[in-house]
Amino acid sequence: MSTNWKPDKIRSSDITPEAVYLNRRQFMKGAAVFAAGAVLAACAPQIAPQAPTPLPAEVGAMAGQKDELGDPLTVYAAVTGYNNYYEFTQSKEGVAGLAHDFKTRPWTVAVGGLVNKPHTYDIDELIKRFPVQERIYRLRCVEGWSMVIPWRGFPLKQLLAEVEPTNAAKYVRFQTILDPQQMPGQSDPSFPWPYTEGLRMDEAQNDLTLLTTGVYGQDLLPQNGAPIRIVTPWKYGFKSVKAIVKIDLVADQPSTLWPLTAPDEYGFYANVNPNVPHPRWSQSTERRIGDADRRPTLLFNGYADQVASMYAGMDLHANF
Ligand SMILES: Nc1nc2c(c(=O)[nH]1)N[C@H]1C(S)=C(S)[C@@H](COP(=O)(O)O)O[C@H]1N2
Ligand SMILES: [Mo]
Repeated sequence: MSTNWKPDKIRSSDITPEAVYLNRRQFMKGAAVFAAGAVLAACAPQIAPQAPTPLPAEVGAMAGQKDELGDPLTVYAAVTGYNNYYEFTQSKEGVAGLAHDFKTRPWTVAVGGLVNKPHTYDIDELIKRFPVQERIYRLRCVEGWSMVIPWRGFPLKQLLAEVEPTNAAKYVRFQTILDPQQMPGQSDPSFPWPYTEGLRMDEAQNDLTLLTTGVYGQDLLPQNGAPIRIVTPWKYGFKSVKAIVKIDLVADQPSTLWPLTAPDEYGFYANVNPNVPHPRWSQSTERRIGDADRRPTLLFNGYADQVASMYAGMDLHANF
């Protein structure tokens, strides 16, 4: 497996950061001071990458694996060195360094809301609770790049069954830890921290929806959302919320971070769809990290067989 991947092989022209909206929105409001701040943040010098460490043995053992479409795993250096995690920084290459010492113990995940058996799980109790599965999933960021990542975890539906949602529960809401001491990005008032996300009940119970505790055969690293995150591979990456401390079953569609921040640009469903452009760029193609050329984006990121029936009869343009 090639390990000579370098962040600078990603052309900046391929990447349209989710944050760029700040410039436009705030200029439009005439908030010149804020706008200048946003431009500065976007142009801030990038944090030097961490000194290279030897590859864990588990990583080498996965060399040569492919997803079900025949595409090889994205190299470990990219999976763990090129991340979106706005709680730390908007520089993708900077996340790993800033998150390196993020404390993931002690940690609890409180599961509650409209359930018969609310329970607060200690993370180590939760990780041992259900048999782990290895899943190779494509991750497609709304910005137009993608990776193939080997995750480890268990289907969210197993945890939901244990807490017994009531009939009133129609959605699941996820919340990232709020800890500005450890997460410098949470001091940026442009975002409604903590990061929240949500799924409709059937989406949450879909077999693809993985509560994820590992990557590349080892425990999750902080930059990938340790100690526990969601992965929904048919949706844009921003739905795959990291560092979860709270899961609530709720009656109404939750208001979540990206739609609250830029409602015209990011919707609740965020299903990968080449036919529904983002207001500022087409979604018809993407660049697989490590590839030179763009490739066509697949409806539901190639998982239509498992998920399309959930959206039968729904207007996917209106419900973007
Ligand atoms: N809490 C939190 N979760 C998050 C994000 C974030 O900024 N904060 N970024 C999202 C986005 S935009 C993407 S593309 C994926 C990236 O996951 P990865 O860094 O593990 O590849 O995480 C998602 N989960
Ligand atoms: Mo993303």
